[in-house]
Amino acid sequence: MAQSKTFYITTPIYYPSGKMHIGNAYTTLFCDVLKRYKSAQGYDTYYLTGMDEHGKKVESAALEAGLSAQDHVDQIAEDTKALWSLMDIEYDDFIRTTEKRHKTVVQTFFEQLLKQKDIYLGHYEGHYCMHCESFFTETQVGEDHLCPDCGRPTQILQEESYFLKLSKYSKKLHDFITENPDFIQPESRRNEVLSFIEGGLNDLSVSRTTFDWGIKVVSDPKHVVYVWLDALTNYVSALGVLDQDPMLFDKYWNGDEVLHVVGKDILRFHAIYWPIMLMALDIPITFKLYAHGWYMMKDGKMSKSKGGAIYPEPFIKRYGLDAMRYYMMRELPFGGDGLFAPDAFLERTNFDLANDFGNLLNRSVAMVNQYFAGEVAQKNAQTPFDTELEAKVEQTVKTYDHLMDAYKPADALGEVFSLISRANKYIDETTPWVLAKDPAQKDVLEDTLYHLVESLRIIGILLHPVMPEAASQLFDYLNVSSDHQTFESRVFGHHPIYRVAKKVTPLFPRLDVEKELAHLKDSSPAKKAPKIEPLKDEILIDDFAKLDLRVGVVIACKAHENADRLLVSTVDLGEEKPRQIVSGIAGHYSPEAMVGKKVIVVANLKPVTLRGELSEGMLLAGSNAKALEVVELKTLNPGDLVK
Ligand code: ME8
Repeated sequence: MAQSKTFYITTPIYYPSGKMHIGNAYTTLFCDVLKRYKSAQGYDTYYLTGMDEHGKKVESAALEAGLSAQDHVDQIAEDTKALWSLMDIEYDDFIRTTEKRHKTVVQTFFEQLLKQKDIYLGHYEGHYCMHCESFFTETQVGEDHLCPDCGRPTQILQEESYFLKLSKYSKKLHDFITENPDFIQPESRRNEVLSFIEGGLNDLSVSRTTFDWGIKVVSDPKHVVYVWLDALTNYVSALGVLDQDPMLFDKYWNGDEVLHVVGKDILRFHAIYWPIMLMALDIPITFKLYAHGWYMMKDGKMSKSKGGAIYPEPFIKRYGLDAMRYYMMRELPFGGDGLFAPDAFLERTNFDLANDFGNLLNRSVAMVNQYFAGEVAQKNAQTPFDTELEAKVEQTVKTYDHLMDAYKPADALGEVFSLISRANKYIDETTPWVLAKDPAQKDVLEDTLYHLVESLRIIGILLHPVMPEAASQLFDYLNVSSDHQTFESRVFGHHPIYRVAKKVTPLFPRLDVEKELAHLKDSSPAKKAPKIEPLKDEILIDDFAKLDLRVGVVIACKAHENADRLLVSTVDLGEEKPRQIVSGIAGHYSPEAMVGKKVIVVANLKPVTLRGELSEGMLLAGSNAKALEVVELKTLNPGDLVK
């Protein structure tokens, strides 16, 4: 048997800086749809997704959540996997950059690049955006010194840093992009990248010394590897690149088709830094890059860390997975932006899914039951309407394949729904209820109904990658065996006889748009605020008694040198020596304001080191989304117990 062609597809690995929203879910779903399509086409497919768990942003998010960085990323990785499972995403591997299999590769690559002098040690002073973890030039930040990517204020930062020699590979990369016109898609993005390279590439700072949460440079461990160099490596570390794993790396990376799907926000990293890393490491650039646009909300951009976003779960739970998968895939045009609007979602579900698609199935099955006791076969009674419908089916399959092969599922879906409309129109044209009155038209009527169910079978196969559940229900209702659900069987007449179900339960019930909009508004997080945190599990008095709470007086306090949010207090607990306690309160108190406060300290907490400073306890504070207040006492003395 001939070997199948291979298809390796990847999503960006997401930051665990918050819960995954519609935007992240879009990329993940897009890859799932393409993987399912390619698998049906006979490709041997491999789908990689995962989490980008290092970097300052993640460290800060963990601090805010009051967790260690590892606990924080573990939690978000679990939540993310649960969402992908709810969305029926068929990924093959989920890589996390905190895994050993990944770290080893990053460290090995870094040392190799150092050894061959593609990475060198230097100094960097520049405008640094904490959020994007990138340095920018004077011209890029403009007069106001704002980050050109996210618009936040930048700050001047100087540090010793390793640099990757982008400049050395600039011409080679430019040539590569020019010689491979389909390397970056869509074309407008490719042009963007080419002009960026033509503007001149500065060497890239690829290490940091200002925080710890990253992969250490083996030969100089005060540096951690820049998060993008770390993250990009995932696409090959997951395949076992160091061992040239024949079942993964060799098979898929060096296979027939490799596609990195990314949002337009991270184009430059994938179109410039990643290919240059590969060139320097002498690993072939086998991938193509597709940069899609963004889902916007009516009130602007979505943000994971700031929480202004739409999340998929409520839609899936209330309206079903396939309605959600359909809307998400349909609404974002190739390469462009789109609007994720709840009213448009409800309307599309009603018009496209309940009316057009659902009704076509209901009406067709009902007529096969009504006029032929549930059984129809292909007859030799072809009318011009039949010929036209067959031609439409044939042309739809062809165009659909062409569009899916060009990574355009939104347009491919458009074609399928144009066929669905055509099939609905065919019912009006052929008027089966009139044919049924004339016994001489029995074969014409049977052939008409056959044409409907046979078209539906092919529609089911075409919709399967996007709406697997609905397609499989459709096959059940039409009683189509799995060998007639294949890619090759999308030929009119392939399934000669149908014995359909007696009754169809509508695949997509019609929704009352006004009512549903009110429901969505009521359940939106904005409406629920101010939110009361759910109570934690009940405990016994003995559990509480394990806490040793004592009164302490802050006798000195300073800002933490390596962390904006932390203050380092010296607290007298009436013991021989005062203790040092690090707290995430710098956004709310100046060091001076802390001195003299009588606070409550958790005195038997295991000491930890936070960004290089020892912390021997914790101060109690109350907080909500906006404010934080340290709990204070008035007259008690250091060392007094709090019970
Ligand atoms: O950038 N519409 O992770 P990230 C559509 N860790 N897609 C969107 C979107 C929107 N509104 N918002 C986000 C990172 N996305 C890095 C990647 S890869 C080596 C490292 C999608 O969590 C889109 O795919 O910020 C975008 O590229 C990705 O989420 C960014 O995810």
